[in-house]
Amino acid sequence: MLPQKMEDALNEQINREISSAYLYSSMESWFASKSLDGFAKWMNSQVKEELNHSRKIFDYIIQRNGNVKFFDIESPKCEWTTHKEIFEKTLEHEKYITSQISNLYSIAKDENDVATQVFLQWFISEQVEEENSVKKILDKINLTECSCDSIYHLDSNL
Ligand code: OFO
Repeated sequence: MLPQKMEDALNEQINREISSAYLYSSMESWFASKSLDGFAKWMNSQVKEELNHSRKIFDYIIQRNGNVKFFDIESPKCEWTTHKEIFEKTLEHEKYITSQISNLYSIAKDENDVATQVFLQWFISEQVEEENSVKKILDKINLTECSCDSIYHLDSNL
């Protein structure tokens, strides 16, 4: 059985993962509306990953005989001005998610919930990978300083 404090915190994380999918859907739609199909496709794969993350937690709570709860999903920002702004926001958001995963891990330790500590290790590694892949794209954007050529080049690479 999951400790109640752990179950509550994991349920909040399900909401954050679905909110991440919502935010990245907003970004995807901005890119798609500008015919930047490579960026849109990249964002769409993030949307699917976030929904997969939420599902992993959903399944885990059920497996531990817990109760899944659902909360309101906040509207994401929908107005974007540049691809650079979007990737800065994505990196900031992923850092926030990393900090929340660390909080979950601390709760699992405090509650002596070893199974959840093991479960969260996948998410800890995943956050390292996610932050790194976003940072790499942002580095390329910063290097090329938003020239039209570089945007199209990066778009076709994505
Ligand atoms: Fe679920 O990792 Fe991004 O937010």
